Amino acid sequence: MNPKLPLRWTAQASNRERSGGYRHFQLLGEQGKGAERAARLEAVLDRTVRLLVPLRELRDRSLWQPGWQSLSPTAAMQIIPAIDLLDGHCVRLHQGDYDQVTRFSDDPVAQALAWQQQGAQRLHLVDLDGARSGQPVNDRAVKAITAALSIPVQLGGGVRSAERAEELLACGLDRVILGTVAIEQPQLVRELAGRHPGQVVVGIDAKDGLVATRGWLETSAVRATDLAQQFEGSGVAAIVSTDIATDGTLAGPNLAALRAMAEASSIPVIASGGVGTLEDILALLSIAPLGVEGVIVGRALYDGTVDLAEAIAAVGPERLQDALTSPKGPITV
Ligand code: AMZ
Repeated sequence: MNPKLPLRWTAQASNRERSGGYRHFQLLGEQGKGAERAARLEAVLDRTVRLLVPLRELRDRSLWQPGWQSLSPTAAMQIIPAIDLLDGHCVRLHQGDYDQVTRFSDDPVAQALAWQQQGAQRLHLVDLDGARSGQPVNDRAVKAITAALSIPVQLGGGVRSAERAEELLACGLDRVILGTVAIEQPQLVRELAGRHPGQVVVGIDAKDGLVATRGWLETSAVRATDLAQQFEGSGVAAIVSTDIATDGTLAGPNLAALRAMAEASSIPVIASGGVGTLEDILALLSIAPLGVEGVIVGRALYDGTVDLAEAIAAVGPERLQDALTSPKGPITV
């Protein structure tokens, strides 16, 4: 191997097509002779990407530079669009108030397909009638959406028994979200999570830090963070942490409450409530290292204040984050 050829290379954004963004490569070896000499490179984080790069091209600094900056894990966040169902329609409530309804679409399947087409990796469904009454009300829409989509779908609202949860999972739902039951029968949630690892999510909806239930019509004396702690080690896939005061307001998420929730247990947290702009989503990245792995976005997508594809590009796993400094000095290969 040519001792002068650096062992590590970074492909820059201008070579995105080929490298899939800022990517770090390791030199595997060299091939060819004279003008045909080329380096064999392998992507460090994604070993399926292998390239043969002519040495003359490696000298082009607009595309490649030797060495790389730190390879700290990328802080990324899954953007999960929400469809709240009320009487078969897609709606949003203001602060969960059933008297403050905005109806956005009468075709939930078309809406769900639109989010999927824009790049969503997961869909969040809420049966608002179910959350209020404890009975499944929007199952037709829920089942039609689940059948139509290829991405995983999760549902909360009115899932109050093991039978109901398992019926939904059997219908193809990827995850069920339990709110009221989590506080009233925590043992049931633990049992379900044990039987269906990775498929049971606890929905913790809080008003001033205290857990609310039954469509948020009732508030308990239990602290949201205490409830989260109860499910430590139970196999619960995630906690959806909703701040009722900000939900549907576009006023920005309650970062302090989310931070407290993320620190309360080692269960991954999905932030819900208040996202109004892309900046709000970017702000959440600051607590991603604490275990906030996703964010549910509702009204902002319908209102158009957040563009789903843009948000996914900004904070999703493919986001471009390693800014490169210009290489200094000659590159000799
Ligand atoms: O907006 C509301 N009033 C509301 C809402 N979005 N009430 C409940 N929910 C959601 C919770 C959770 O995902 O965020 O319903 C689920 C909890 O339902 P249940 O039936 O288990 O408490």
